[in-house]
Amino acid sequence: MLNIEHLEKISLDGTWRFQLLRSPREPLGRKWASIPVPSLWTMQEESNVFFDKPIYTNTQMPFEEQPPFVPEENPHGVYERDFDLPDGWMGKRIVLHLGGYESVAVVFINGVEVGLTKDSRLAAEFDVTRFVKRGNNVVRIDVTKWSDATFIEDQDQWWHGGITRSVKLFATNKVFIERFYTTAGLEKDCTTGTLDIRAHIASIDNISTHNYTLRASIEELPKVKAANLESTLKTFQSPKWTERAEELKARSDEYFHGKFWNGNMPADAKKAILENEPWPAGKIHLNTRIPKVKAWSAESPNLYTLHVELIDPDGNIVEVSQQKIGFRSVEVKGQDFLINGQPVMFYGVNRHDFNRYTGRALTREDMREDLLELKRWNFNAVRTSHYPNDAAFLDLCDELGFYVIGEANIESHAFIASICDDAKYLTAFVDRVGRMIQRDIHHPSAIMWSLGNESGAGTNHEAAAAFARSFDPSRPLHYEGGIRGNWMGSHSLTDVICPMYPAVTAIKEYATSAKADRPLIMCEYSHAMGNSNGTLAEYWEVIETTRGLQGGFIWEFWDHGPVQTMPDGSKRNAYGGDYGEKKHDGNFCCDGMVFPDRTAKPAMAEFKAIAAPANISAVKASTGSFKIFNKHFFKDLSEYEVSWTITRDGLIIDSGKVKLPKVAPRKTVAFKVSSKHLSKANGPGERFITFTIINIDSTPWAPAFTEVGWNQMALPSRALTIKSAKASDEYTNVLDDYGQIVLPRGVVAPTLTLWRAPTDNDRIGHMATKWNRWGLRDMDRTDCVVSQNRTSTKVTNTWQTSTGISIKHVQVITPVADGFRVKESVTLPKVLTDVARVGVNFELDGALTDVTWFGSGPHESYPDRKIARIHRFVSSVANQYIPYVRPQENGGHTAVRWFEVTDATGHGVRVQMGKPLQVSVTPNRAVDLADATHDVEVKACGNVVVHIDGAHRGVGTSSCGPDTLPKYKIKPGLHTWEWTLTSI
Ligand code: IPT
Repeated sequence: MLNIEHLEKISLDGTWRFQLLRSPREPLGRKWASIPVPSLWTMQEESNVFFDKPIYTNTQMPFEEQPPFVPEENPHGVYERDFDLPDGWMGKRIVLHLGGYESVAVVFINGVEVGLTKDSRLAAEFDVTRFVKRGNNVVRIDVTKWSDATFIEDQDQWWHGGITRSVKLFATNKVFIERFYTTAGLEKDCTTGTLDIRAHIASIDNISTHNYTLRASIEELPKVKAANLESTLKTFQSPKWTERAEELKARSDEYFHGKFWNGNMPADAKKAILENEPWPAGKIHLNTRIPKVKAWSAESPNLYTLHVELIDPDGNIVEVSQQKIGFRSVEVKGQDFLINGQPVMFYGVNRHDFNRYTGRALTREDMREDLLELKRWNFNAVRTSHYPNDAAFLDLCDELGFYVIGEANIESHAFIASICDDAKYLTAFVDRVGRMIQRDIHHPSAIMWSLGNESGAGTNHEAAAAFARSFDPSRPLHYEGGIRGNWMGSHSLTDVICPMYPAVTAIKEYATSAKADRPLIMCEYSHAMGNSNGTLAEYWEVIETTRGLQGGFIWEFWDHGPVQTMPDGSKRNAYGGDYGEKKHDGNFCCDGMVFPDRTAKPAMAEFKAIAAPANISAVKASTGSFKIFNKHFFKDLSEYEVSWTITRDGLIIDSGKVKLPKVAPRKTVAFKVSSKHLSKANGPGERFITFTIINIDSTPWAPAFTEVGWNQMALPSRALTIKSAKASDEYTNVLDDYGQIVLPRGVVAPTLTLWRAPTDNDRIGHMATKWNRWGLRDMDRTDCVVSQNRTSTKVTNTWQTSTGISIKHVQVITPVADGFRVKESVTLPKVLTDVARVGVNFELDGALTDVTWFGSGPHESYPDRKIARIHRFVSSVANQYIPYVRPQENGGHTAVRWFEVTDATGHGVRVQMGKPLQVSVTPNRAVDLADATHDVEVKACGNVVVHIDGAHRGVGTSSCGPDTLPKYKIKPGLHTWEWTLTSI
């Protein structure tokens, strides 16, 4: 659509008079409050005038009524303000633009009703020319929360009320550009651009558009032939009966008799027919080819500026506008989704509009910050789940480089099987899809249109799809509802197979089956609720190696936890139920890759590594022979620099820079590293070579020299040794009278633990239900037999779960210098088919405030989400806590070789593992995490809580999606591990 930013306009944002009524039927009171526009009345925490609060539901409707009926009690906001009409606007066409509102709005000017609008996420524009007067005017907007439209806005998100986007007035000439649709394409050679402009010049007051000219030009390409980008409107006049008319009739007879059945109509025939027939007044179609353009892609978002002018018959420019365009092609060909001819990968995320203070009312800066954050973690694609975002969002995606699935504002989840076939909603479906496309058609970032989310598949979708295909044949369609339950189905509704939450095996099976006929791009996968995103690496291993799989969109970007002020003034991240809602879906809204304050969850690091622009691997590490694969599709790696370090026992012993040759897109090139530390181990300790790929120049999202990717490879090493004990060693007997190990600086002795504070996945996926049934949370040691031989002490423990399941646990303790070694063996009975962990848990003195570990880090990792560098890391124990909105297991590290927990003087304990193990050293007990409902309730227990796990279950994604893979589950039977504790 035409960009209105360049028109004469005034903003109506700011403070409005406001009343919140309990129903549209309630009479207006005499007292007005005030409210900022845009803002949501449900997010005005400071005011007690606004009784209506946020409600969070997922699929269920927040009330019981059936469509299209809504509750009698229906919050109704009346907004009013004055404005002065600028001098000089009289005699012009004046339009009121209402950017977004929830869910239905009625506009009045000077007490007269102008019109009504639904479709909360696309602007409504009202021609108010007839309603305004010179000088002071009053505008009133009534916004009602629930309407028939609510049933197709049943997205999984907070229900709010208010005006979410800007309100403005703009003025145009009485003859004006009413519609303006640009499609910029790219021919096969990838350098010839195509530009197609469809416009409509309209007028009010019955003014003729005759001889008005529309002229377009591209600022950066002044040589593009003006003739092709300019057209003047002529008024049709019926031909008079002349000899020429007879000739014209002959040509049109040829046309009617089917002479041009094959479509090959000669130009003169076409001209003759046009002379005979009326054409739509005001319609303009411009079309041209432009050589040597720089293609747009998310990797290289090259944009051009299209200027548009409307010129009156006297040659005066009466309207100007401009928009950014980018030349690129999108095509689905068999199993390939091609952008500029390349089967690009979608490193995507689903993004809702969210701000923890303002709900869904966002500034351009908010949106820009979201996108910059996504860039920092190597995302290149966004699905605007589940509605069109503010127009500025796509401008930013064009500029920064993101592939966008633009999704229509349709979700009828609670009535998934009925509304899609209910003709009462037919026009709403077509309108919502159609208006989105009309607004966003010029954006190069928009690469697919989505018919909405989770609304079944019905006639209303078919109608919307037909409109979309006819109106914009340049883009494929996306609709998950089309293929739900049958990936062979609904070719009319979707050009891609876009399932939600499929298993890794299923996507591979589809893509490699002979029946696959479309590319598969997961519209949602890897549900990021709490401590989640297990098996992301397995998805990508399959995606990268299977033709026809092109990535997907993680669910989702944000944890939607608005900041809520408690009666005592403290704050918390709220979720469903926290505002007193009776019907709600708990913390299911907190399922993003970033916390409510937009800081990244640990899972982001996993994703960033997967989506890195290049991948380095060893040809033969010990001889310094490596190779690098450029994962880009359009550009080489010249904007990056690669350097390396060699570490021993987590400390750097050598480093250097790689002289990188030119690496063309999708190509692998070998390179060499030279260091005397590569081949033979000089001293004990494990050695690794780690490459880091950094950005040479600064980008809008990161300063120069920011790491964008890394790879690590093991080098030949010699093991660290632990000195054996002398006879005098004080640790020869470490057991107390109860047969429990007495730890130096210990507070709670090591106990067997099979349980963790359930993650959201554990809870919603019902693993936690099993753990409760098995009684794993509370276990008692019911028996303990101690036996001693010359070198070691053996403790045979019997543990009993709270529901009576017995577990045998043997500890063999051997002294070493300054400490002791414990060999653990646990036999899980057959009934325990899926426990959280098999490990020991103990507590140390809280004065040991710091932890150093040699293992994966620095971020939290779990067995099925463990892409992390093996290095030596230092942290405070306090910082090991990860504040998941609903507290749960956190702070784990995979592959820990040793760790030290020390006090301010550097003294404490060191624990060395027999083989790398899952370890956590945190300030919190699992039971306290499990019993808390919000992160702010979690208080450090005062001790240092240590877990050393012989086995730890993967985290999976089963809060919505597949559980972890069998290889990350813990099987019954014997589990053994070993740890050695020394005092330091
Ligand atoms: C699916 C929805 O599309 C999304 O809005 C959100 O609810 C997500 O999953 C889960 O957080 S719905 C699910 C029932 C597949």
